[in-house]
Amino acid sequence: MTAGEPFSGQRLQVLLALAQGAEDYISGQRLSESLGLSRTAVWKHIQELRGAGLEIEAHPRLGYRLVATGEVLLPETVRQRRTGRPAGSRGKQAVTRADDDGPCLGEPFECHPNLRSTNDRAKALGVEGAPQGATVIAWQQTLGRGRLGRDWVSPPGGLWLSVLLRPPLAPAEVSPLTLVAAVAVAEAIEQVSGLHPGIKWPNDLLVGGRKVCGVLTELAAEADRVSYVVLGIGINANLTKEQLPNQAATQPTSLLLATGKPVSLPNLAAAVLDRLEKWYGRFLQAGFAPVRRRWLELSATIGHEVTATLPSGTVVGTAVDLAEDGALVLALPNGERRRILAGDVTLRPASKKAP
Ligand code: BT5
Repeated sequence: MTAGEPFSGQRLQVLLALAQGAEDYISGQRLSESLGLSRTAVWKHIQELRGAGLEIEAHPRLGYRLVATGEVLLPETVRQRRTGRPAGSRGKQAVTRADDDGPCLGEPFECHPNLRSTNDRAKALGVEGAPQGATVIAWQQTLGRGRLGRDWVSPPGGLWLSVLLRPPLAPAEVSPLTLVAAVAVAEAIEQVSGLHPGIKWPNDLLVGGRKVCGVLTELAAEADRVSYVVLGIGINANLTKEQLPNQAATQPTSLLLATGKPVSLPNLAAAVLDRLEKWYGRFLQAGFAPVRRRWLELSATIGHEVTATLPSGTVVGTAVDLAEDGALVLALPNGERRRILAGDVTLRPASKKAP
């Protein structure tokens, strides 16, 4: 398999059969009979799956065994864990929900063993005319991106996911989508791990004050109308300390480090898509107000003294509110209120005040 090529066809069938074996050996004979492939073809696919990073043991008498610490992250395993909608309505063409006309996210669904960046792939799908909801996952990214061209470290074990949206919005109305995603992902992480992440404006989720997730929103637009938006979500799920970037100031963390046990990546991906569908649907239907209320409940920003780094310089103040358009409102020491629409915010240590 070449890097970047999605799992598909016979290779996917072999992988699914192995994954369903629950770490037991499956004989080459059984695989070839159940999938209608020659023994040589099965062997070839196994070799290619190994090349993609999967640990598969081969035993001369017993057959093949997938050694998986968690569960294999694939479109099929994620679809199985989705809730709130009959599986039949997730057909490839389904872009709206049968019951309430809300958006349908997660189809078409690509999973790649190795990509430069899921956002790049989702943008290519956007250019090709893929429908809203198209989703791309990679087991690892070689050129994962943060905002402003910064690096995003994306080794195997994390959830690196991008969703293509086609909101009926003007370009200036898009920035709250980052906050929509942050709310959705905070809920998903809570659902799957039991942790309570806090949102640091605009795009970080923190656990115990350390970054566990980042959101990267990119858009393509004509003069007054969005053509597509790509929401890129990176969650340090099952990353070890050694896999995380080493940063002196605020050392990041992972769900594994925070809880001591691995999360199920298919469960996490399904929860992210479910919650995103819910909150994006609400945003389209009712505007930013309901998202704002939930964001304020989940905020790890309001009430903190922060340093905001803006294109024009640095501002220090207390974060006091989230405006109706998603801007962060700072109270400056001189009593002035300053709205921050874009920029980086650092929480100043040990300065928490009641909201
Ligand atoms: C972000 O940027 O936080 C957005 C990250 C988005 C990543 C997803 S993964 C799926 C999709 N495909 C992509 O290529 N990207 C998206 P920003 O706020 O600019 O934070 C970037 C900074 O976080 C870096 O400069 C590092 O200091 C730090 N960093 C890098 N990798 C990290 C990691 N895995 N965990 C925590 N912090 C990290």
